[in-house]
Amino acid sequence: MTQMVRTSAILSVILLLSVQLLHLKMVLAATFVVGDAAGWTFNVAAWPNGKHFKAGDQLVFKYDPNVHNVVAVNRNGYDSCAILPPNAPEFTSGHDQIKLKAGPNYFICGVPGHCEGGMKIAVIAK
Ligand SMILES: [Cu+2]
Repeated sequence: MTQMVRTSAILSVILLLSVQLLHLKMVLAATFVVGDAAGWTFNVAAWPNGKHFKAGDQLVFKYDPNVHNVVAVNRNGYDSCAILPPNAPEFTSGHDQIKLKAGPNYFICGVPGHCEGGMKIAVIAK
């Protein structure tokens, strides 16, 4: 009986700690406005430089949806300014919040010529 009480006490502590860790992780997740005050626009490619991103952090893309969009491309798409893979997720709200996955995350503007104008970012999330 004592053993059972002890086991359930230990389980309660483990559960409590897990919940707190989860909470801590949520609190630690950061939100970044891409391009800062200028927003998602031309020549934004250097914006990630010197910043530290974690998996679960949110990027907020602010732009005029009549002019721009955001496409979550792969490495090839980023390098060649093409919608790759062809079914790459596209965002068009003008205020898109996108959660980073671990590893490289690539975004371009899908409007012809804009990615070539530096409207592209590569973000590595730890
Ligand atoms: Cu654009």
